[in-house]
Amino acid sequence: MGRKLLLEHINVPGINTLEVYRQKGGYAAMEKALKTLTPDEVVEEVKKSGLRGRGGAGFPTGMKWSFLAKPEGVPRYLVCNADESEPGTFKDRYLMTHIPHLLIEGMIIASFALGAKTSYIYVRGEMMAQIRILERAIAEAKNAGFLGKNILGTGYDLELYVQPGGGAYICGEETALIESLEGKRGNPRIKPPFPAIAGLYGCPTVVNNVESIAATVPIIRDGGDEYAKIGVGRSTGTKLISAGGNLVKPGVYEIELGVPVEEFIYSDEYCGGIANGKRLKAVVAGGSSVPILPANLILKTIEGNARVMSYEGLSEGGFVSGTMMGSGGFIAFDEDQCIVRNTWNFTRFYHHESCGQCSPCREGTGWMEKVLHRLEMGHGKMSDMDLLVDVSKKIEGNTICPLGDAAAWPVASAIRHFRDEFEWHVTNGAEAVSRNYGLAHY
Ligand code: L3W
Ligand code: SF4
Repeated sequence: MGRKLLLEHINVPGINTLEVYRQKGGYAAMEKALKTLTPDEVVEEVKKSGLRGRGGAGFPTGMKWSFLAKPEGVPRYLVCNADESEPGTFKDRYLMTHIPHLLIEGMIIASFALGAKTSYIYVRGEMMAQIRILERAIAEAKNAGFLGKNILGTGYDLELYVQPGGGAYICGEETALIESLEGKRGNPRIKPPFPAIAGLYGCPTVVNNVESIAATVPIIRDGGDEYAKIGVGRSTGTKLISAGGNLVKPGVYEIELGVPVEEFIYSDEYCGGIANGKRLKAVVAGGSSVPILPANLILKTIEGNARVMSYEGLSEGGFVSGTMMGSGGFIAFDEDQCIVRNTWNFTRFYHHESCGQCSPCREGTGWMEKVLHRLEMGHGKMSDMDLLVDVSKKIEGNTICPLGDAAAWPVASAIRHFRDEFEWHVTNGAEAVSRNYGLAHY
């Protein structure tokens, strides 16, 4: 049974309340940080833990914190990115719903470490229930003296606000989020400067994912070295995985990084295998923004070692590099799923969500969607696959923010691994439409 650092008490009745959260040891890590450590010592513990950003990029959290500029007399901000919108990703919503004080405790620890006196939790606008839950929990924490002026008599002041998001996927990109928080349209900014230098209102700002901030609680409680003992290689600690698609037991799981992918999919501790006795066809292991991998590749062993759930292990080559675990949105496709249809569906999403600032993304996602749609509807041409790869290459690496890459990778990888299925759609157009739209027996 893997260790649980974030979800250990998730099933305790009333854990969403301050009273029960405290009975289970809640706010002890915050007290330890504020009363016994300096801000720099908190940053040092997070660095030692090896924690990497849980929102998708896997950037080392302690390093990001240490990049924060500290000009005299200029405010610094911590912003929690709770704009969870990545297809297949629902772990932050789960955490905020069931154990909101874990996030608030983490916000206090991280704000203290960064010297922020005003911090924000930017929550996806559609998540009205979670916004209310967080506001209630913040009021409880404030009543207990954990927020506001002179917290626990330490002289540290912090105000924490919840900001409903602007209602677009792109508002989850950190600079678009900052624009939106400033009251503007959520358009990504060109980086550099990174937010650590010029972020909210032009001031030094750290933007961290919900899970990254929550993870600072066990890190401070147990120490960074203890946290770093869990995991594999540079992927330390535990990770929340949103498991969806054709699984027997979809849901949110906390895994120790390094669990074999096969164990995660098939063991009863986690997903319990593929639903309805079907075979696994493919997996998208990090939300929709990463390549789609066929079952034989995701379950493959390399030199006798199983592929594992980690930042490195889920890259296409496996064991090499890349952060293809993304936000931990693990979508399993069974043998009946149509890759062409799913690729079109993903692309339709990116086209709709493109903010339109860069031509390759704005136009390219639209072209890819049109070509995929005609393939899906049985009107494709044999040259369409090369056309799609060509357009995806024109987008990749040529845009302001990662949405362009995120749109390009699923298309290029689907054609790389499932070209025969695309070709089948060209040669069997009418049957492809029948299969996908239930007009005949599949
Ligand atoms: C200071 C430097 N700071 C980098 C900071 C930077 C940011 C972090 C990572 O994209 C990914 C994307 C999606 N000085 C710095 C520096 N930083 N160099 O480090 O930066 P970066 O550019 O590698 O990534 P990003 O722009 O944060 C995020 C992928 O996540 N994704 C999306 C998930 C969406 C959700 C959601 O809806 N909640 O999780 C999934 O795979 O494609 O690659 O903070 O400032 N020199
Ligand atoms: Fe907007 Fe797309 Fe450019 Fe990102 S890549 S800034 S979403 S047009």
